[in-house]
Amino acid sequence: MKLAFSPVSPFARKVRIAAIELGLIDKIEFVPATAVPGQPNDEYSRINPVKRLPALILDNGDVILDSYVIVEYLDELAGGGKLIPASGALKWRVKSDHSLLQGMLDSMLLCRYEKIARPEPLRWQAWADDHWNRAWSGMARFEKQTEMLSRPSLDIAQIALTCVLGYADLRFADCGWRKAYPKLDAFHEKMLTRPSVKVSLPPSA
Ligand SMILES: N[C@@H](CCC(=O)N[C@@H](CS)C(=O)NCC(=O)O)C(=O)O
Repeated sequence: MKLAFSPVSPFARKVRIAAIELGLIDKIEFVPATAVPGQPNDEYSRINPVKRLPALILDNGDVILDSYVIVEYLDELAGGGKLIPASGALKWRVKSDHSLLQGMLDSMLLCRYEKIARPEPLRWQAWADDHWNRAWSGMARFEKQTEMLSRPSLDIAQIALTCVLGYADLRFADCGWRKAYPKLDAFHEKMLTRPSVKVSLPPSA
């Protein structure tokens, strides 16, 4: 199978970490692709009409879309219930945490696009500030929610939080999240001891 990805995409990083943790990394060929708002990409549109990365292309040509669904697919290939608990209260906690983190990443991406893709006279600062505040408030939520930070077995929400913090370092290097959120800093340091997390650090901006 092939993963259409960008090396700086936090969503693609989530899939890469999951694939390593699930022992499936050697089964995936990583194919670089680009998706930038405002720029057409007819070739990639044929794979994903909404032009979002990553996409997993199976050997039979089927396309699995959205980083969460890709991780869910890989998790099932690896036997199921590994990074996404199969049932019970923990399943819903992990999925819900992941949804929040996904929203935070979406907001961070929108802030980034506002800066790099929208022509300067059309920029809307209050809108960008609102999106940044959503991501920042999400971090505050996880700083308080220590149960999530110390769950004993690795899950998709912990991987997604690692990708949020890595993306903050990459694109919002001066935001000061380590100082504001010391528990997240400790969590991130602990995650960095995993080879999957270290090897997938984004190339610097
Ligand atoms: N919900 C999607 C979000 C993916 C996403 O937004 N990816 C970004 C790259 S990091 C993208 O493709 N952006 C291009 C665009 O929005 O035009 C997922 O989890 O895979």
